[in-house]
Amino acid sequence: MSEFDLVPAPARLEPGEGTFPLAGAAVHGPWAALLSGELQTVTGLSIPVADDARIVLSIDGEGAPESYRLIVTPGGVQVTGADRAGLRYGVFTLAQLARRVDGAWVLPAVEIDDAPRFRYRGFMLDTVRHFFDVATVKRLIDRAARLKLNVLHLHLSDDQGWRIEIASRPELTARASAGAAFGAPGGFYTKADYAEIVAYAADNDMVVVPEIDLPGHTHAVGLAYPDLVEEPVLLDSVREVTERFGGGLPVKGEHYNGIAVGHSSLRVDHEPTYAFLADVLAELAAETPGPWLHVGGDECLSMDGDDFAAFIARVTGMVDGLGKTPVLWHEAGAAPGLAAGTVGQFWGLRENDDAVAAKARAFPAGGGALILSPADAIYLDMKYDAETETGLAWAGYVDVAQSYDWDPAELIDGVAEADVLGVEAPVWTETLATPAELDRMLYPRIASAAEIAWSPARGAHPWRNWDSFAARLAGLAPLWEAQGIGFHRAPGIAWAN
Ligand code: TNX
Repeated sequence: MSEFDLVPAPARLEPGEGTFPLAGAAVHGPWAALLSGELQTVTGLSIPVADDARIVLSIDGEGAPESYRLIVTPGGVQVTGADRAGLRYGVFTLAQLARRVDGAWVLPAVEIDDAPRFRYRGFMLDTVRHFFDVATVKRLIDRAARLKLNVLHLHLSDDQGWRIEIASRPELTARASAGAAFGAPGGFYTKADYAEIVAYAADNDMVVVPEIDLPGHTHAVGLAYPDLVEEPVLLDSVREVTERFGGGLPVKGEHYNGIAVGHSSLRVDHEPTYAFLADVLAELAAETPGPWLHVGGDECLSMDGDDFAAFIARVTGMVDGLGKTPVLWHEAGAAPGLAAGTVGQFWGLRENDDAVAAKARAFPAGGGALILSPADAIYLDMKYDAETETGLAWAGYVDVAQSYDWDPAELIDGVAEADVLGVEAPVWTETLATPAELDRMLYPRIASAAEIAWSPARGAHPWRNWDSFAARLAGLAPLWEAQGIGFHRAPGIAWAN
């Protein structure tokens, strides 16, 4: 346990003298009830909300978005947020600061000035390969917000199922939602469910980015609207994955139970496809308050490059026309004619070659248009090591140290700090069926993504190295236990009790 077990590392921290005792303290100001609850979870103490409190929370409207300043002295505690999100992050930092000294819960005296490095700090949940209910999604939001993440990307459609109600296209949820990978039960979010997730995320200062994966990963659409999809293309890779993992080969019009990719696509030379997309995207855009709408673009292996480019140009134009910023996986960077401002999401490896880098660099001018999700660092569905029971390993094993071992400004040739919108840790769920399995794969590696997204660059901060990170992570174990997170007690980290 280090002296300050804070993750992500705050931008600036100055230790002070002495400690502030939590027993007998009270709290006042916006988010007072939140802080009281957080401290109760960690310490068991009840810290009332009261007017003449020595813990004072406030919002002053000054400084960078999401920033806060926190001062603990033996006589009192002040947290000042630039905005409501900033103050909330300060509250979560306070909860991480609480520690027991000689049997008494205290906050160490300290001064912290903190603000995020990147504005987009996300995680992605694949709700298709396995479906997760609203309660599970909310729990993931709760915990991720406490690591100062502010984006939830929901992968809502894929070959195995369609997960979101679209009123104008009722066949989707009537026919294409029942299945999931390997015969697992499917499901979908009703409009009310989606609204509940979006609102809950907003309460947590988190934005939802919905993804309808196009034009590949669309086998399930064919169960509802057969006219809109091509026959499956049984590439060698599809046969190999099927032999290895089972689930059967894709058959048009039947639920797909396997986990091979690249065999499906929409009929892109067919006007009704665009009428369908206009309906789906318009409803989704109307229900999504955030600025982004993800339209996939990955692994459309059977489609001719010109057809792909024409489709991507058209669909990004549609999203743009709905007043949203399109987001696409990096393959789409190869397509000329992307709508201006389109955001790319890099999912290559840390060692990437120029062909991949060129696609990433192709996302439109103006900078700040790339989300980074290096698969061999923060694809949270990768196994930690050969012993990990769930997960895939196509990007290799990814232990906690490796998840931490990269920097956004050094990842892709020709992509500098200013070209990066932020960082996102996806969890694909081909092999993950339960909340407990998610917990074990997400935690602790999601904390690496959070620190890389929030904290100053490595080299620009004394804590931004593996030894410091591992020590601070280790100290979070009791907090994570108290929060009910079934994290992986990765070897090599001296987890605190
Ligand atoms: C690649 S990442 C995919 C997904 C899989 C994932 C499994 C991306 C854009 N496509 O379809 O679920 O690998 O790790």
